[in-house]
This record gives sequence, structure tokens and C-alpha cells, in this order.
Amino acid sequence: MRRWLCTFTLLGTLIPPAVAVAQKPAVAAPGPMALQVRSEFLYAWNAYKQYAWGHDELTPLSKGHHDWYNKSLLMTPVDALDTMIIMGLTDEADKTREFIATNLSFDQDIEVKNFEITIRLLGGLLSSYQMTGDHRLLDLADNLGNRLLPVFNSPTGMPYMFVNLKTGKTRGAESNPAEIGTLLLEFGTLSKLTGKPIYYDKAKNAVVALYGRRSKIGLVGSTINVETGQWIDATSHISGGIDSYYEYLLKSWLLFGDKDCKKMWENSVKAVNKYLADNTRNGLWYGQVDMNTGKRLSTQYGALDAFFPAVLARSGDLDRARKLQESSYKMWTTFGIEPETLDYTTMKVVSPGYQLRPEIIESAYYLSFYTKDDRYQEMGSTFLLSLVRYCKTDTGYAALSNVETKAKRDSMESYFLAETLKYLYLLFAPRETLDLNKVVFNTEAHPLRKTWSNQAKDF
Ligand code: DMJ
Repeated sequence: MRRWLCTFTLLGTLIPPAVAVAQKPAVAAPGPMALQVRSEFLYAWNAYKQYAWGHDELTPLSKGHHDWYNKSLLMTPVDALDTMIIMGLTDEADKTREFIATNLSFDQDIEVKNFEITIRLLGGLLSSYQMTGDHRLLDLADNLGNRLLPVFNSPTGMPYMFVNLKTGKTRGAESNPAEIGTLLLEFGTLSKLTGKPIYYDKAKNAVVALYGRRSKIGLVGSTINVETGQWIDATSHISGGIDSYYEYLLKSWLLFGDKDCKKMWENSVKAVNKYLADNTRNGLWYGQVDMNTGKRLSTQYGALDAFFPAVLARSGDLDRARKLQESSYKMWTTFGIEPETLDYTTMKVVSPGYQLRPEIIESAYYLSFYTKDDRYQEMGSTFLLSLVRYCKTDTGYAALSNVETKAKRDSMESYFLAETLKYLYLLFAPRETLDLNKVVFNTEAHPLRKTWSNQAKDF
């Protein structure tokens, strides 16, 4: 197994690994902006270590910790590990990896959310395994994947939302496209790396079952019953609850070369662009429509929708990606930081929080990579400034409960270290730090590579 290498300058400055192009010539040193992001990462990580070590997450205002279940699953360390590797924080990464490998156990009598555990833990373990070659991480991933498999035992093959890691008991028949269709990158990679086809097959079957229930005009709704296959809420959008279903159709094609996924992506994005896109005087936005009729139901857009320019850019649609990113940026700058949701016809806040989300930064990074336009690093400077100004506390970073008052909330989700700061770092880091054409990020920003293909051209 090749390792993702870190190199050092003569002065001893740590240079980040040439992710996905390991064994190629050394990468240029990160500039001042990238170094600042790295130091903000360390600031938040050290606060986690000081006040929440061994737990799932830091609670920055109360200087404590929060566990998702009655047992910690080391959410923050697992989610943050590949960011450390990419940033070249080798000692920190080595210690964290050792801690995970010796302390993380999935043999727990707890009922977990399949989607979150898959994207954060399974994704994190797999990418860190690919970067380090530490087999203990793959063993953990295999162990976890096996414990999650019962979710697929529904009459339709679409997964239940929850599963008990010890007993395999499932619950939660009312689910949504994101939770059903955001599993194939992780489960598929697990199959490729372990040689066990069951993971790929179950996750693929679930997506196909969901896609097969799209409406006549090609859209999916917000809520579906995985036992009956009936839609419960026919509202269609690209926001939370549906978002990464679309992302994974495209990316499963890119990572696995799965032609069914390519077809499902192409058909789906056509319908999304036809019915959900809303070209207004205020720019391009994506709102809500009825999945059966295409009738517009509302005009809301938010922090979660802001992932879509990244996906459009990755698919080659730079024109729409650029326009939508300008709208997202307008959303951010109107308040100094973005709200969870606004009405794009009035620019009034609908849901006022900012949960330290990464999507708008992820899109800036993709657009910067594919267009080489300085505009997106300019956006990145604004994002960094706002984060430091409004979310930095004396103990790590905190979410905001209200972007208008800038009141803080006692939460620092693990994705802040896995995604938000990783994408911000990559936006400013030397381009060769990571070749976006050679990895596929899962929806939690864990980069996956076709290490199973053995074809030099893939890397
Ligand atoms: C992350 O867990 C993932 O990006 C997911 O797809 C959406 N929500 C958060 C970040 O906002």
C-alpha cells in the first residue's frame, strides 16, 4: 500500500502531502492564507483535545463535550484525521490514528443513525486507511460496515434510518433520499478494499430502488417509506434530506465507473435544472417544487443547498456552477455570514442559525480548482474572516444561533474539522496538494481513491 507522503523543506517546514499524487515531486510550501487556516484548525483541534478528548464533540461555550450516544464513537478524531494528514500535521495525525486504532470499538449496544455514521466514520476510516496503509483502520471500517448492513433488510431494499450496532435491530421506516442514496461511495469502497461485494450490492440496490420511484418528470420527494415504497412528502428540492443523493449519483460514476449511476445522474440533473432552478432578477437559485407536477411551492435556499455548485463544477457545468455560487455568496455577504435558510425573493432569513457548515466553501474550492479564477479565493478570504470574527471563541469555534445578532450556540460539529477547514485549506493550498480529478470526496469531505484499480493512470 502506497502511503501519502509528507515532505520537509531544508528549514524543516512541514509541507502537506501530495494527496493522490504521492511519490511525485514535492509540493510547493503553503502560502500565508493556507497557513492561517491550518493554525485555525489546530486552534479548534487543541480545544477539542483539552476539553473533550475521547468524546464525540467539543461544546465550546460550556467548555465540555457532547456524545451522540451513551458511548463515544470518537466522531471528531475520526472525522478530523485525514484533514491533519492533508495539512501535513504528521505527528498529530500519527497520535490520533493510534488513539483511534486502540480505543474505537463498534461492539456497542447503541442505536445509531446509519447515514451519519456512514459518511463521518466509515468515510473517515476508509480515507485515512487509504492515506496511511494502516490496516487497523480498514478492519474497523469492515467491522462497522458489517454492523450497519441490517439497515438494508427492508421489503424495498432501501435502508432503515437506525440500527443497533450490537443487535442489528433496525428502526425508522420513514426516510429520505439523502439517507437512502448517500451510502454507495463508502459501502462501495469497502467492497473494493475488502473484496466483499455485499456492501456495494446492497447500497447500489438501495439507490436504484429510490431512483425507480422518481416521478414522471424525474424528481424525487422529501420523505419516503422504505417498507411500502410510498412517498409521504412530495416536496422536491436540492436541500438537506435530498442533496447528497444527487451528489452520489455523479460521484459513484466517477469513482467506480458505474454506468447505471452515470445514467441516473444525467437524467436526474436534467430534471433538477428544468424544474428546481429559478432564474430570478436576483440571480440563479434552486427552490422547492412538487415532484409530480413541477409546480413551485416555495423559494427557499440555504447553507446546505450551497453544495450544488461543487457538484455542477465536478460534472463540467461551470456556467451554472459559477452563477449559483454568486447567489450563495450574496446569501453570505448579506448577513456577514450565511443563514441556514432564506427566501431568495426577499433575501429575508427563514432559519437564522449558522452551523459552521462547509458547503459554500466546498463550492468555492471546486470552482477555484476548475476555473483558476481568483474570484473564489477572494470569497474564501471573506469566509475565513467571518468565521474568525463571529464564530471563534476562547475555546475553539462555535455555531451561531442567529446570523443577524451573531449569538453563538454551544456546538462545534465534527464536520467543522473534517470539511469546513479542509476545504478552506485546500482553496488556498498549492494546487498540487490534491488533484480533484483523481480523488472523489464523500459528502463529509473524505477523499477516496481507486486504490483497487492498479492502473497508474488513475493516480
Ligand atoms: C455534513 O455532515 C455533510 O456535508 C452532509 O452531507 C450535510 N451536512 C453536514 C455539513 O453541513
